[in-house]
Amino acid sequence: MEKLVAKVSQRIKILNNELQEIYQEHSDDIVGEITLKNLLGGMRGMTSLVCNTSFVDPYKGLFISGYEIPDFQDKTPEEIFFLLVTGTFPDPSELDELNTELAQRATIPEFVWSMLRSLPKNIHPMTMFSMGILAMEGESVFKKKFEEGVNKDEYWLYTLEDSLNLIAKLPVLAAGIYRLLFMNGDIIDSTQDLNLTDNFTFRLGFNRHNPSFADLNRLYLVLHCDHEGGNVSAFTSRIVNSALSNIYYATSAGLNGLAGPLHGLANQECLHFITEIHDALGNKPSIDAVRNFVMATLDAGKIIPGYGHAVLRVTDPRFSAFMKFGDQYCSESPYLQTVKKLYEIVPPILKDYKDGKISNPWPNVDAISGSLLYHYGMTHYEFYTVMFGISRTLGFCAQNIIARGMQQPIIRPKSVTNTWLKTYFESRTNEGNRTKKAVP
Ligand code: AMX
Repeated sequence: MEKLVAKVSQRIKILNNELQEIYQEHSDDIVGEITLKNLLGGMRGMTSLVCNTSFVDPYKGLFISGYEIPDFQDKTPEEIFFLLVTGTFPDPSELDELNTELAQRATIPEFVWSMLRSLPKNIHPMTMFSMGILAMEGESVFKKKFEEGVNKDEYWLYTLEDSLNLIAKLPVLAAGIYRLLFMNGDIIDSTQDLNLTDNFTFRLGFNRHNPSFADLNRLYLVLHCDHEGGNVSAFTSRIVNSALSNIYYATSAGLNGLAGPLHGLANQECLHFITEIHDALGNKPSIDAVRNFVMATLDAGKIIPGYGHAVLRVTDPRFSAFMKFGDQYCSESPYLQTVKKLYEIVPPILKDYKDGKISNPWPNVDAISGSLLYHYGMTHYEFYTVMFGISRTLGFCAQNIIARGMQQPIIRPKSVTNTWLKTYFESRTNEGNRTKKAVP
């Protein structure tokens, strides 16, 4: 993997030099302020992390090294990983090298399958996915090299080594979990050197010969790859990695965050929501009936899955990319039709709901992704977050390789108590009063 190592090494040097220059001039300058609202509001809007793999503009969505979704939605997950970690798309020889490396690393140790087979069948596939990754932690090259006392300048190199192993294995692990839970339990093997998407599609074992299903899987693995460093899953993986835990620990931890319904599990929740609509109203519900259903859901104190976002303030461009795919390949799907009806109905309702308190009434990626998979026969919607997770791991790995290269310190923000806050604000008020009195 000479070419990849050279490119990543160069990127780390450039990023390090840039940051050192900025630091020399501005080490004590203020980059933001923290209000009590930020503190109590899930640190929303607080600038607290540097992440060079991707950037989310509230009005334009995801950027990777300056590229917007239309620039990269036709690429493969391998190309996207290369872009995330090096900042450039691979040339043909670099891509060839990466594909060969990944194909050689795609085997899951037998003990992982035995462990997964021993689990109860009502377990969630995300739990199996996270456990499967954690179970392979003993294979970490970084861990071994750290124990041997390797120089910390080389930490990133072994994090890259671990990342390639992990990225290669995840489609195999995920497809195996699908077979164990939802098919007859036989895991499909392959001796062919397949790319990540084809390996995944082949091992799922259904709809294999449908090129648009393979293309949907590719798109799925591309669009979910990264969304800055502060989202629940990426931030968790960054924190865990910052303790010099290896990438298996960091990824498993990040995926446990992705498994929450306010984050990656929202795609499963969306399909569940549409299924509920179809069960109650038939699979061609009228606009008015769907509107009433949405209102009743909100009145029952529930959220509308797939709508809203902590950063975005427009329709998620990833939603639009999936919609384009749906219009091209499965426009008649009743699930996609209901997604469209919801897109018409939900934003105006959410805009006015709770006196306009909802920051973003527009759909995010999860409002549509599952409905397309459902159309192609992946009806076990508990699995959708696992696919999100394969893709998001590309971002975890890229972020953590770079963080190691930049020798990011252990992440440890300060927490305070209610008493601390009371005392702090009281002393500020007293200071203010003293200052006022002092002024003639
Ligand atoms: N339905 C109902 N209420 C919603 C809502 C929705 N889709 N989105 C936001 N709200 C509510 C919040 O619950 C909050 O209510 P509260 O003050 O009573 O607690 C209020 O509106 C203000 O929240 P916000 O500032 O608009 O959003 P946030 O940044 O706190 O949260 C998110 C963002 C995504 C968690 C939220 O919009 C949500 O719960 N959406 C539905 C779940 C979902 O689709 N998650 C996936 C997000 C993308 C991803 O990570 N994969």
